[in-house]
Amino acid sequence: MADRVDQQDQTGGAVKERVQEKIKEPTLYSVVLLNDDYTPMEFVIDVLEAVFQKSPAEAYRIMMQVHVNGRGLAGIYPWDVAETKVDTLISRARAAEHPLQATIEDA
Ligand code: TYC
Repeated sequence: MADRVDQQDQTGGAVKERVQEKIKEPTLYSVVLLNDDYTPMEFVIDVLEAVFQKSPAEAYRIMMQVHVNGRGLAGIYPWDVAETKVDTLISRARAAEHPLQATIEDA
């Protein structure tokens, strides 16, 4: 029993420290929607709900922000998630023949 206590005293602190050092948050990126004169407002709202999981009220707010100010934040994600969401957005827009565009920026 005395041996076990000694071993714990020698290694316990080092093990705990190593576990904490492994925690690393992913770098985050902003997906920003850009305004244009042709994409229907309803299409932008639909995409914000379907691809960015926004509520109808939030999707309307973001769409109007883009419409009035030229750009608006759709969401903040790790790189791979941001890229996939933009790919999906662009695919849907092109399939419907709308010129909707989005950019990925440092958050
Ligand atoms: N400006 C567009 C219109 O008047 C609507 C629109 C909003 C387009 C947001 C793109 O990201 C956008 N139909």
